[in-house]
Amino acid sequence: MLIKIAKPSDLHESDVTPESIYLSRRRFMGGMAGLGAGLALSGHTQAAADDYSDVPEGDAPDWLKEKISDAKWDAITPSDPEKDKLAPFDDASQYNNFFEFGTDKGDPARHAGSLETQPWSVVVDGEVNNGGRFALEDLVKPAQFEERIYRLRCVEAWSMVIPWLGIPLAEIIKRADPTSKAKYVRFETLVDPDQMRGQRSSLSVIDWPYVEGLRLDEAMHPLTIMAMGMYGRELPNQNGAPLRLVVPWKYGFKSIKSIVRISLVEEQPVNSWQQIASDEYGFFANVNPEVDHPRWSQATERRLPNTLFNSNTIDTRMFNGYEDEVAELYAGMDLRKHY
Ligand SMILES: Nc1nc2c(c(=O)[nH]1)N[C@H]1C(S)=C(S)[C@@H](COP(=O)(O)O)O[C@H]1N2
Ligand SMILES: [Mo]
Repeated sequence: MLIKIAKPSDLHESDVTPESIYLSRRRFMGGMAGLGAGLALSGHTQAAADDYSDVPEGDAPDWLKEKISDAKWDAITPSDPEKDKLAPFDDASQYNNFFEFGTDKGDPARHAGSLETQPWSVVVDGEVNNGGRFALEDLVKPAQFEERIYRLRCVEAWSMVIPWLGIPLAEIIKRADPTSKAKYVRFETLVDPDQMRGQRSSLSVIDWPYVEGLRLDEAMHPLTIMAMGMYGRELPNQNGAPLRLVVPWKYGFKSIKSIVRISLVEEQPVNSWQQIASDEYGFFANVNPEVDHPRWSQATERRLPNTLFNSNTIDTRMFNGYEDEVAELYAGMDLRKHY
């Protein structure tokens, strides 16, 4: 049976997002450019909140608002904030991949708004001594939120810089108390065709739920976070509310959204894109300018926001610029084979 499937690469942003959307935006984050490097910012809760004053207020439950207001701001920031300017909130929240809500970049913003994200619970199971179903707030409350300003590099060769709010995934895994058999972490997104119109489509390429996975040491790495917010507020639904993974040195498809299940497992999980086209999308999916996608180069990327007049193409960096932090995880591995 030959089925024509849409792959991320078949989507052309020019088809789905009016370029004008990038033209007339005020650069509200302009004043943020110097934030991070060289500034003594610890404990500047109020200052950071002020920098997001143009970001539309969300509708977070009280516990989440509280966690956010107690966050450690700028816990990790780009070393060169001039090069890695924050994407405007409108770009980060209107140019999305979230196939549960459609395949156009604008679909998630159009259709995810009504997703019911509170209350939300997450099942932690598999090779753990302390599993169960946890209310989201119980799962994340014990840890302090941190702001992590990360580059997000999609396998489709575009990228953005996004200020996330979340906690290290390691905190959740440690509390689950993995058994000695646990070697990988497997994640699942919600399945709810009533709320997720992309899951009702008979043309859907993904065998729901959307699944992702990490090796245990990748999951425990301090850069790996579970995000519940961005731009000083809770996550918009289209960005994966109420809980999504962020793994900054890997292609964006690893950063699975709206998670309902976290399983510690013995075998390497088959992630959704690998299942769809294993010759094009692997399990590791580390950003690597030297290993091209079979159908396009990964050597450069289009940094959003770009304009009609400036594609803003920049060189892609090994491990998305996090090489110093993560290269040792892959020592001795052939990254051409383990793409
Ligand atoms: N459940 C789910 N998670 C997902 C996706 C998806 O389609 N479904 N798309 C992935 C891809 S390809 C990317 S690039 C990022 C985009 O995250 P953003 O929209 O917050 O920028 O989400 C990832 N997480
Ligand atoms: Mo992506």
